[in-house]
Amino acid sequence: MSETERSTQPSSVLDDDTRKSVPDAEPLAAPLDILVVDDDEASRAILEIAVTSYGHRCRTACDGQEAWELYQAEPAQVILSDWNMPRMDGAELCRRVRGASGHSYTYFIFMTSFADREHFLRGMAVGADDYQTKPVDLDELSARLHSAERVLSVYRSLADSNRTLRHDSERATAEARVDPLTGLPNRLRLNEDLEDVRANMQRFGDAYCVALCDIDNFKQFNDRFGHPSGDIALRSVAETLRRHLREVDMIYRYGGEEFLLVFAKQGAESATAALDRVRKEVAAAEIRILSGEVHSLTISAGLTAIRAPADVQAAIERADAALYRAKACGKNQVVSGQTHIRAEDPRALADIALGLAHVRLTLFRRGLRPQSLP
Ligand code: GH3
Ligand code: MG
Ligand code: MG
Repeated sequence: MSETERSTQPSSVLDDDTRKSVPDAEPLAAPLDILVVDDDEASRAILEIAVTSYGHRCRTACDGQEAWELYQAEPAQVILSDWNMPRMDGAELCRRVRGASGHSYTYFIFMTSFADREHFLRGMAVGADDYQTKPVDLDELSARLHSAERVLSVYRSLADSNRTLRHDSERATAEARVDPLTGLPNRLRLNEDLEDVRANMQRFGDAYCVALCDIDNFKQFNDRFGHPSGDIALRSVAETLRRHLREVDMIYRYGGEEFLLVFAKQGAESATAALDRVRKEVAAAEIRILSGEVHSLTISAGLTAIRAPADVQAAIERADAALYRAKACGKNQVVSGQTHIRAEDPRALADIALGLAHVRLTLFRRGLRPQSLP
């Protein structure tokens, strides 16, 4: 007997008796979207009547190819599929459904007259969840759909918790890269962005400059007005810097009262001019502290061009040396430094001397004797 012949038994007639033969189903947790696939019209109709009488939604297809097209347009939660069909058989349909990604799990049940062990094993091997032989026992079908509901609800809650976990982890990843006080990206983010700077220099030959800015006499400001007002001032300076830089430029909180700036597609000369304009904006900005009084602060900055993709770290060190020169030369100024710190380089030695002088002065102001410094 062919699969089609057997499939129509015993419910080959779609009359009232067929409808009555659909057993009373247990209450539904949630209706399922079911796709019934069978090349035999009567089998299709019987299954459609059965599943809709259980409260599920049902679409039908007359072979694997049509089912696959319907599935791609809108995936089903459960597929009840015949095996032997023209154009595409049930095994190939099952394989394709398992290979499809990007949507929730589909529970696949073979409904076939192949009752032999080999077909059962092959069906499970291509990815079926269940296997029912024809003629279809409607009590069994109802029980299997309940099992499908349970499995799908477990998949659903797993997908929900995965979504929540992914969302939490994306939020934590973003938060770990932002400085909570100023809202600026922090050093962790800087290290990642510097990789992009290197890549852009290598790939497109883009010019970049890097600058280190440090608030002048900030300890004094804290000591005079208190740490909370110091925080207000830090936020205010960060905001002024951010507001007066171009969109393509980047600014990071580098340390306590230090900011690192990256100027994109700009040479040292124009970046220095831009940074000096920003310095003036900072000096002019009014900072309202907790007491309601208005004060202002200045910054000193050192800037240098990044010469090659591999030069990024060395460029930050050169910017730091230039910042020292800006401090030593009276603060509230921008120094552009292209010098390499090498012992034999007289300009570098001058940088070091100026830097040490600045350190000595700072220590002296704090009442410390810099005995161990040269
Ligand atoms: P200079 O002009 O040489 O840079 O002097 P300075 O006083 O700014 O530098 P110093 O390194 O002596 O002091 C930096 C101060 O910045 C000390 C520290 O308490 C303060 N600071 C660092 N981070 C924060 C912060 O998040 N909030 C506040 N309120 N102060 C901070
Ligand atoms: Mg400072
Ligand atoms: Mg500092």
